[in-house]
Amino acid sequence: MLLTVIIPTFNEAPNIPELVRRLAVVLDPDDAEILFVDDSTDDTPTAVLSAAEWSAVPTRLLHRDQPIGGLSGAVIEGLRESTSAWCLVMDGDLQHPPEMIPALLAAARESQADVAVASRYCGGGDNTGLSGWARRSVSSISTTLTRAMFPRRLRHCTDPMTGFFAVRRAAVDLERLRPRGFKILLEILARHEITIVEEPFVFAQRFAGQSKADLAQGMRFLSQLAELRFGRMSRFAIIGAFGAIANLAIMAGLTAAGMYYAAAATAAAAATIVGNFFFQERFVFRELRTESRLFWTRFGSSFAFNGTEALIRLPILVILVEHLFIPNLIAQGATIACAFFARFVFHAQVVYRPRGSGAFSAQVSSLAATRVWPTHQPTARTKLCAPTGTPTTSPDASFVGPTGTGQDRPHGTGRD
Ligand SMILES: Nc1nc2c(ncn2[C@@H]2O[C@H](COP(=O)(O)OP(=O)(O)O)[C@@H](O)[C@H]2O)c(=O)[nH]1
Ligand SMILES: [Mg+2]
Repeated sequence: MLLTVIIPTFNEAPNIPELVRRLAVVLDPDDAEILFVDDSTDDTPTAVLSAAEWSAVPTRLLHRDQPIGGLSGAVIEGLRESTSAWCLVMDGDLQHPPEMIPALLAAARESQADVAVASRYCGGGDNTGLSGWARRSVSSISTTLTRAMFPRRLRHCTDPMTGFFAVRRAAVDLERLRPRGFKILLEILARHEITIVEEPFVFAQRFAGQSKADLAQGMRFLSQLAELRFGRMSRFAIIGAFGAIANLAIMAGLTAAGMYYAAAATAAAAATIVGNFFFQERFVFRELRTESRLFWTRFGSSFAFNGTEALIRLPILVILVEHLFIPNLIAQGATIACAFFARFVFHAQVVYRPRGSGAFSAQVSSLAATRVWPTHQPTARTKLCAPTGTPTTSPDASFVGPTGTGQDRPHGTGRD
């Protein structure tokens, strides 16, 4: 088997027949199978089993009585269960167009990449299927923050939060993955040195049923990020905190020596911006320096950003307090927090951006113009030339259909 389409489901019964029907149009029954990894409490299992009876493509159900790790745990279970060379992960609500699968696999084959990511944020990709501007904004902001936290690993991935991707099974070490929340692709990319290709896609509206994303998922995502990336961001924060203390000390010294307070504040800000830069070079972004731009360019862009940010923070504070009537300490806390994230994103994404990342984006965008998959259009059935996969077993899940066999893989953790 060359391809297993892994579909995690939680109460998606009304979507199953349409999803299997559309998958059967694009998948070759000799090369591909569909595997539902289901944690439902409704009649989704019955819907899958009845679709399996008429589907031309082999369709299996793996129902978990204990939904360990939620959505991510289900995907990992599916990867473990698969004996195929490639696994394609997609949602069960038709927000991910099945018609795009051949293009994703072709992109992986052409570029010899380990992962083919369907992206809402490159080329003609689009996330308008996310309900409401608030969810769209949260998605865009968290994507930007996540990419900033992994500037190297995610430099070729504009949408690490997508749930629609194909991965070469042998390229993933399941033992490294921690099943948490909704973002399994991020977990895979952050913990492996892996090559990526992207295809843009338009994230559709749900076919039926309700989204299962909620605030708790958001909190789980933040803890996933912190765990994956605790090191760099916390170092950045510690240096920023020392910088703030140094700022106050310098200002106190200069005013005690008779300098006008505004001039003292400016001098203190300039001194700490320069000091912070050198500490960040040394302790936060050290290993990124050789791949990024020249020293003086890094210094110039860092100084310009921090200087501008320091200048505009005060007027923003005044607007929040005087015009929006936000209590001054809350307003000050909010501006400091925003400034912190803005500074971190800017340094990771601009100051220490690896050289050549721009060229890749341009290449992806030009591909995008010709291949966007907004609606369902029948395409050629999937044909994929790839090496054979890594079979493994699934100990605590019941399933319908053939099993795989086990193979152990080494441990390890990823570094950006
Ligand atoms: N197996 C399993 N699937 C889940 C779970 N939570 C969500 N899903 C599935 O994951 C996919 C994405 O979830 P969805 O609610 O559409 O999230 P959204 O697209 O971000 O709004 C859907 O196919 C869900 O049925 C879970 O706990 N277990
Ligand atoms: Mg969805």
